[in-house]
Formats: sequence, C-alpha cells, structure tokens
Amino acid sequence: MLTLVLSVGLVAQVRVQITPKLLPFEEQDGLLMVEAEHFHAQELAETRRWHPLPAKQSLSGTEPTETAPAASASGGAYLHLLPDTRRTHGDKLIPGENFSNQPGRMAVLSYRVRIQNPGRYYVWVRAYSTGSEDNGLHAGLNGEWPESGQRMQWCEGKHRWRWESKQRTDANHCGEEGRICLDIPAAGEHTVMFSMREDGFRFDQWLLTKDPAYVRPADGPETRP
Ligand SMILES: [Ca+2]
Ligand SMILES: [Ca+2]
Repeated sequence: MLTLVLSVGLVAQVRVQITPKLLPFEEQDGLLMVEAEHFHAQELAETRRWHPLPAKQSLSGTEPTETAPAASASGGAYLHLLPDTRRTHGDKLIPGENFSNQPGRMAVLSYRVRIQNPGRYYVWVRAYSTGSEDNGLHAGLNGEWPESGQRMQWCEGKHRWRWESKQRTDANHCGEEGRICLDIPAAGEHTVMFSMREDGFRFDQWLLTKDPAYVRPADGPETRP
C-alpha cells in the first residue's frame, strides 16, 4: 500500500490512499477518501451503468466525447452514469429508467473499507454537474440504505468538480447540510455503497469524516464538456 499526503484546497493536508481496489480502504484518524473509479463491484447495471472515463473500452452508442471533466478529475478518471436520457427538466422522467428516488435499485457501486473508529461518519462526494437532472445520488452501508444516506444533491458549482454533502428535502430541493451520514456500528470491514438517483451523474471521489464541521475542499476549475 502506498500512502500519499496531498494538499487539497484550503484544507491543510488530507491523506489519500492508493490501494488495489480489491483490498479494503482504511480509515485513519476518522477520515477515509476514495476514488470513485476504485469500486470493487457494480450491480443492477442493466439499464444504467457507471463507465470509468477515460474509458479504454468502447461505449458503443453511448460513448461520450467529453474530455474536460476527466482532465480535472482526481486521479485523471471518474465515473459517468450512462446513458443519460433525462438531460433537461423537459425530458420525460421515467422512474426505474432515468431516475430512481428509491436507493439501492439501480447502478449500485460497492467499496470495501476497514474502519478502526466506529460511529457516525458524514459522507461527502465530489461530483460534476452541468444541469438540474444529473445531480442526485444515494449512499448506503452493507446493503442497507438508511434515510440519512438518501437524495444527495448538488445545485451550486456547475461545470466544475465540487465536494458536497447535502440532502434534498421537501423544504429545500437544493439540499440541507449536515444530514448525509452513515452510522458504522463496529470496527472492522464494511461495504460503503452508492446508487443512482439521476442518470448522467459524474462521480470523481467520496470521503467519510467523523467531523461534523468538515470544511468543504475548494471547487475544481470551470471546464466545459
Ligand atoms: Ca439525467
Ligand atoms: Ca477520480
């Protein structure tokens, strides 16, 4: 295992682990940061699938031409949930096809983690959104999808990578801070999971922190796909 210490935005220093994805990612000092493209399993991906970009394989019929998000993504790669058939609010919303308000039903990613310090972890995700229909995601743990992991939402920072931890609610469709969290019951190995809410989602990294006052790292540069 190789551990690098990188400077991320305004945050002093964050540990980033480069680990073979079949081995668990290890939490240290209440923090764990993982590249989205380092998942170990993808399930329920018949209708929508996470494609690592830049992709080596051909994505016939759905191959995107965009390169700018990849250039500014951490690790030079990210996941794009394709195909994206609901690009604007005017495109038809089809639950179970281009939208899933229910977590754990479509395009489910799994990541093995090893936790030393159990308890409540706040979930942050680095995403790149260009509109209003590519900015929703669900988080879960060990095959369960608690209310506190549902409906992650991005409204600000379009056309750039942005860390966010907001939950869409009836009161605020752009999301409320401090609500997205997973309660890890015991030390040891667990599986952190993410699933589709909206197709077209671009997913670069995620992190868990025990700090409820975690300061959001700076946005990436504005780029256009
Ligand atoms: Ca979409
Ligand atoms: Ca990445």
